Amino acid sequence: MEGTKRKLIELLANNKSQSISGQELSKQLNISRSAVWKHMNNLKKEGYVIEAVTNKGYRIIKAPDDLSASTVQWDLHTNWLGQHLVFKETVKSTQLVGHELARENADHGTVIVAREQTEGRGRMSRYWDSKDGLGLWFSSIFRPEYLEPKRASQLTLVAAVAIADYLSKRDLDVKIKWPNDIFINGKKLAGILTEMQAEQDAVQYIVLGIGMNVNHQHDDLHETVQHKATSIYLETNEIQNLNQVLTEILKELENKYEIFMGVGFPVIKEMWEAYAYKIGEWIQVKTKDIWDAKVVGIHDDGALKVIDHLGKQHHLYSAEILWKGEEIE
Ligand code: BT5
Repeated sequence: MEGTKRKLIELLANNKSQSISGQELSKQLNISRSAVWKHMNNLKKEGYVIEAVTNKGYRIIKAPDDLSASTVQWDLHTNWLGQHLVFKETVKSTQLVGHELARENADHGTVIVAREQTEGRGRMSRYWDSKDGLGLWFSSIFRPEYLEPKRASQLTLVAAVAIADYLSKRDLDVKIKWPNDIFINGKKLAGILTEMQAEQDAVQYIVLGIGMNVNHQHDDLHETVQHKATSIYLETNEIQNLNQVLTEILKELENKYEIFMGVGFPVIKEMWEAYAYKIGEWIQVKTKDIWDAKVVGIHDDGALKVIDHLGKQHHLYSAEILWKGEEIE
């Protein structure tokens, strides 16, 4: 987004309940009064509802619902996450853009959002269906001050708790299926993909991607996942404002990241276990043989904690789990 427009939205967003005079805006933005007027007119054309009162100035009453750089900025109330926002109409994958920007030294907390991904990806080269304007497809760049590479996967669980907290505040019955699936009523609503670049014994940066189905009707979901996926709309019957959902999730993610870096993983782990899918239930594990195991939680390294019939504890990694009764990919 062009710099003056960004600054203008920032000034108006910081004064949501009051008008700001044209003179003040012109001073702050270092542009003429008529240039301010032109900018305000352009915002109107984009769908902003603006109150202009003689002798008082301008106030935005409502931003458009469409996802865009300025509408996300209008709703954003984080301290650092997403304050540097890169918005794309269409990309192959926001993960790719994230890696590119991180290599070019993008700041900690940079967020890349796309309306549509043409090659959205899941783990292990699986696809992620990312239709135009229906969901949230975004990646965040984190540069932890110090994090051992083996702990990077814990960030997936941090993000899962952030999303789960957001959804449960909206009265949705959310479960986290280890390690990266967000489930509502037994169907996948969102997925998380954590990728990192590490040097020797420290993480250099992490690109954490979140994909969430928001306004999809049943037929909008990819035909291969229609039977096992859902959207917020399908669960609530209400069309959502994507900007608001995104900015709320960014706020939760910023908060959980700070807890993770400040207090450590154990607190996140407890929160995670409260949402765990199939906790206390028997699943199947595939190592050399297939055996039954009961889910009890997660280990400090983020592995799934199960016990076998003899009560012996095991660390499980994703490739070994058969969730029983569910198809295997
Ligand atoms: C994931 O992988 O769940 C991680 C998805 C991460 C997507 C985000 S979007 C922003 C960023 N940019 C990217 O390119 N990716 C990230 P996994 O656990 O491997 O699950 C993939 C499987 O989920 C697929 O094989 C399908 O079965 C299913 N799937 C694909 N699209 C889906 C959708 N929109 N909703 C629900 N399930 C889907």
